[in-house]
Amino acid sequence: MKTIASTDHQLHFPKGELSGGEFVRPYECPERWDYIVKALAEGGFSAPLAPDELDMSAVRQIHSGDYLHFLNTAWDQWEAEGFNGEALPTVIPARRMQQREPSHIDGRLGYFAMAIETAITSGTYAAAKSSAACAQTAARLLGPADSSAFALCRPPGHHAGIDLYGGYCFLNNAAIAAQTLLDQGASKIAILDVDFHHGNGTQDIFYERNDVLFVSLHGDPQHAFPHFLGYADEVGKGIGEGYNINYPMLPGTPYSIWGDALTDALDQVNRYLPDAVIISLGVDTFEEDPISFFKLTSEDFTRYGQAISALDLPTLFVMEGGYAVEEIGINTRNVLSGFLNK
Ligand code: Q9C
Ligand code: ZN
Repeated sequence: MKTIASTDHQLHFPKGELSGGEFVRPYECPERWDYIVKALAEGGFSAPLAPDELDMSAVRQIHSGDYLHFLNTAWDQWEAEGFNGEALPTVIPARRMQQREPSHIDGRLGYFAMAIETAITSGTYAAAKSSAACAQTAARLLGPADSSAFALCRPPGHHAGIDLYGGYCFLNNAAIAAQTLLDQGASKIAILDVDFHHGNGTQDIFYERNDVLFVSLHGDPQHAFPHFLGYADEVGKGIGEGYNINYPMLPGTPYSIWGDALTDALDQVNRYLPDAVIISLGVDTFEEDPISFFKLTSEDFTRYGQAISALDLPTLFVMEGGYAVEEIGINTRNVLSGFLNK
């Protein structure tokens, strides 16, 4: 299995994240990437390949033009305003307020934010584009020679919606990969999101479409970020009805319960008869993850990698979250090794 990864991820390295009312060193940090590369090398995986240049046509079908313009200009406008810190929103268009993009950068940040912990810095958009390029290049590899691939994306993507950033995400890498496969001639793609958090962005993007099935296993939004999406009664809309499936689970969920949800989710993917499956791979379901509450062990990651291989479909793994940094490499590798039965 080939890995696609870009050292340009380093262009996004904010100093602070707003957490528990304090600025802390971001959980989503550059070393996450290093630990994964190291564990893959130690496990005998081939060295990562650099992505091709990002083709923006797939990106423009996933994200709105005003949102992409915002990402492209936010940092420069923030700097021009003379602010000293990293760009964070402070005001949000809440209920009964105007949903209209203002000119001032404070208003623009809030208009496009779905959460306010995530800073934008000078290199953020370049890093986000390199991350999306990894997912797109890996998607294009899938074919007779490569039945699976791993896109080592950083920053992650699944919280980024049509015109929303936050939860450490800016461009929705898995969605861009799905659109790339559809543009290449696939007719149906399934996205299975096993990150601890609900993939609100991916759900948003495909909610009214039936050419992408979105299935997500995650912490119940009553108890877990992103709190405002991810309930089981969110089933899709219009022609998309029936093509969105959520499995919210409670604090303390162990593999004995999570694995049952996975079995059901894999049945749903099978029934859809997709041309390929994209796994939004977050390993923040790990028992020692500092910001999550599932109880999967390192061995459980191997078990579920094996279960995914039984789909017998072209499979693209796209990296999402995972914040137990020292174990992120082992846990990620275990999923891929389990999948490859090695
Ligand atoms: N106290 C991903 O895993 N903050 N994003 C949670 C918990 C945001 C996670 C706060 C978590 C975002 C890609
Ligand atoms: Zn997550």
